[in-house]
Amino acid sequence: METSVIHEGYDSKDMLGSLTTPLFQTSTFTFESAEQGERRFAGDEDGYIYTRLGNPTVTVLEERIAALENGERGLAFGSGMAAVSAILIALTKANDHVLCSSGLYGCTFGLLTMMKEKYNITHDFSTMETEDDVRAHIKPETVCIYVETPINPTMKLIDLEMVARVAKEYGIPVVVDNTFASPYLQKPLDLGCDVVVHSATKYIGGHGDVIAGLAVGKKEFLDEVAMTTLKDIGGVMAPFDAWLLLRGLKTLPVRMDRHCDNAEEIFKRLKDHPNVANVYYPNDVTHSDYPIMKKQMRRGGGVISFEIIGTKKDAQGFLNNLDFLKIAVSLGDAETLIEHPATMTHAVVPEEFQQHMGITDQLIRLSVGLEAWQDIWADLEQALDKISVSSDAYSKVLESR
Ligand code: LCS
Repeated sequence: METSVIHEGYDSKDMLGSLTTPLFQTSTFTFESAEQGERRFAGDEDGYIYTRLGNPTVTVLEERIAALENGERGLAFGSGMAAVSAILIALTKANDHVLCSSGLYGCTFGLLTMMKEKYNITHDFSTMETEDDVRAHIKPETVCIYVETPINPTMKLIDLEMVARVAKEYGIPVVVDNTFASPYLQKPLDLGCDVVVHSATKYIGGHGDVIAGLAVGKKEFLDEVAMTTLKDIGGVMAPFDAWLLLRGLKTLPVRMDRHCDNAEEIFKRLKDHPNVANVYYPNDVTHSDYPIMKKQMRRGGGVISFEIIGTKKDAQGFLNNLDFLKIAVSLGDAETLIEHPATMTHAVVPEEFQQHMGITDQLIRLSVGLEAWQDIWADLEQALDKISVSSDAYSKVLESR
């Protein structure tokens, strides 16, 4: 993997010896003759036509991500949501049904709500804790199982091998949003799932300077997506963004290991802080999902969620008291980013669903960056220490334990 992130899909011999992938910053490609243009459009001759249909810089990234996820074909999109919507729209038609993990990124939830309102494509949520949980929600009209793991923002895990096994019995494809793990920590296609999607904005880019999406799966299906919901809806990736992602990807394994090292240190300390009620992190031996993390993830990743003891106002006060850590949505960047899911990333999710997904007013999501963990902890600790918790709030937490 450490070699593939640097070399896969590119040979400098083909590009005048250029060590890094050249940036083909062009919207269109010229034909040598009218007949050649006809042959290219007819698919009788390989070659580029127009960047919405393909671009050499973007192609290198697509080949690289396909190799990293052990898939047949990769496709690049203008954002993670462009990837998610292109895949979901390609798999569904009016009156179909999608079965989802019991937590989803806010905009994915928003997309499914819109698909229901406009096309009666319905969806249900399942914890997918057991085979029976999955089976109980499969309907004759179910055409797709859509899973996030780890789930944004609660960090709950889903056993992908189990879900894929049940889905196969019914002939239903499983789509996995692998954004939180990245291909370095988890490879859903190896576990029997059918399609992987990414917000490449996060760990794949890794530097907070690109909005982008990727999808990987079987060639036949992604060829169809390339010619329909990618090409015709048009959410394509810009060549410069592909170039930035190729640059970011080269350090994915190194960065991920450091994100994990730092997160493990912060996790231990958050658990012991008196003003923290619960901490959610996949690499937690006491968590019921720990066996799933051991089964399918290399390490626990860089995101931790935790509930402070107090109210929404206390949670916001805690964020405001941070010194150098940045209050921002997104994750997977060099900078540590911290946010309040209930009022930010998951604000579009109605309150009753937020409760159902485990998103409380006290929940904070922390994307642990690449700074020295001692500095990250020092800032978190001083802001946590400032939360003045009433004895009433403490006793409520103790009761709920
Ligand atoms: N899937 C997951 C799991 C995500 O977390 C996000 C974005 C997307 C898809 C969409 O990707 P985008 O279009 O933004 O590239 N998640 C965000 C978050 O948690 N904070 O800000 C954006």
